[in-house]
Amino acid sequence: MGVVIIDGSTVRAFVGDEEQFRKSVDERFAALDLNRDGVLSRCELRKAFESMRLIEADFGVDVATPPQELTRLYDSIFERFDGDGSGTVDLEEFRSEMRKIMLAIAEGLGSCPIQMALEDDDPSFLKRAADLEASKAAP
Ligand SMILES: [Ca+2]
Repeated sequence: MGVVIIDGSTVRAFVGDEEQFRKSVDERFAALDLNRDGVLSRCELRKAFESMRLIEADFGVDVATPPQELTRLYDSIFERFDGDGSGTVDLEEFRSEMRKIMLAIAEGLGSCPIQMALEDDDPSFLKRAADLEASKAAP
């Protein structure tokens, strides 16, 4: 486990790296589409957010949030993703909303770096953002 320092520019650079970002998002989408029908259901998306640990960063939820409230929150997230109200989230919707969310996180972080303790194999996008920055900083 290591501690990484992340600020808004780290996240923005990750989102701005079209190839890296799309690859990460597409991989994540494929991993989340448990029944391989090409779209994410409400339940699949909820699992996504539980595993990505984005909730804490983007929505300011703490661990003590009661279950009903979490369900409401996940419903509202689902509605954000499901732009056309079809009841499922397709890859295009997922890409565009992930971009917005990551940029919102970047905005929230601003130029104030935060420290995050992450496992080396942490699947979160924030970890990938930090890795990308580290790889660019390397000589
Ligand atoms: Ca699915």
